[in-house]
Amino acid sequence: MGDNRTPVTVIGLGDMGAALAGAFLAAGRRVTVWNRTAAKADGLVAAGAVRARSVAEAVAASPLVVVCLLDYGVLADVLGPVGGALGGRTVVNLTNGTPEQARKAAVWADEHGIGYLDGGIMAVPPAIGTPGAFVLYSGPREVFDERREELAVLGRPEYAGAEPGAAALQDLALLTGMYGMLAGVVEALALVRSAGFGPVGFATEKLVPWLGAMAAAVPHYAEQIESGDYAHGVVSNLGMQAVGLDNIFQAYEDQGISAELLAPLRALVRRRVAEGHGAEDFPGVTELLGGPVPAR
Ligand code: FVH
Repeated sequence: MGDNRTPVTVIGLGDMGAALAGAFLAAGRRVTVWNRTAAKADGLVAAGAVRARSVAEAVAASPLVVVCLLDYGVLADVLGPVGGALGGRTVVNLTNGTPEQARKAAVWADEHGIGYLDGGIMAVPPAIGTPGAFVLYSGPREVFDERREELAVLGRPEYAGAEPGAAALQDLALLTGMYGMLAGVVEALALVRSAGFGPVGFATEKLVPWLGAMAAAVPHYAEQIESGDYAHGVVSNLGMQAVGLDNIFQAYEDQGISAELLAPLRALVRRRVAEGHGAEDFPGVTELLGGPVPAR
């Protein structure tokens, strides 16, 4: 179990890295920070953090090194030269990237004797350390268990698995859900705005409750995707939804708005219906997306 007073180093003080360092400081940790643009450390130093003059100095200061940079290219540039000095320490990399990038980083860490966790932060910077925040981690279970308590100050730690790319994959899947929702949100608000309804009132009073209600159907959809059976418990058949989507596109055209964010979805729905699945449920479109499917 990690001692919650052990020092921690945070490398990368963008919006997110600064929030992470702030959460460790608020938890009473000795925090050493480094950022390419040194001025971004000023507020944290004023709050009690120690400014490292180099990455090597930052790494040497703590057994736990948390890294949050723009991407894995920057990560390699920053940590590459100090691989040797990181041996025997734990690196928790919270930089967003792909599962393959995470796997390559884990191999590099292994070659240098570094305890490595790859993470995905499921929160925006102001939410770090609040009850709604959670962070996905993948890598050796014993490294996660050792650091779990220390990392909990950032947000609820969720272990995604030993496979190094697991957290990145789940992170990107969650972001995909978010971007799908945001695509619908901006299309919907463009439509109501075009008709003179205030987007703010519409969003608060109608769109947010509606999306919440629809989110309740997601577990049922997930069961259908897991089983491959899209014909049971259907309350909104795909043929009907294809017609509804056509109505949506016509209304957007009438208002002079592009519905382009929804166009790929309508194309998939139409294809699925044309292939004879009109009486089934919406998640059947998953079968058109390809990719490996585990034995059912
Ligand atoms: N902010 C968010 O909402 C999301 C929430 C989920 C997780 N993401 C990921 O976190 C990583 C960092 O995101 P960020 O919000 O902190 O991003 P920025 O504020 O743009 O900070 C970028 C940091 O990377 C440093 N950096 C960029 N290029 C270089 C370089 N060539 N050499 C060294 N450091 C570099 C940058 O330094 P500086 O520009 O201040 O000198 C910042 O420290 C990211 O993976 C998100 O996807 C955030």
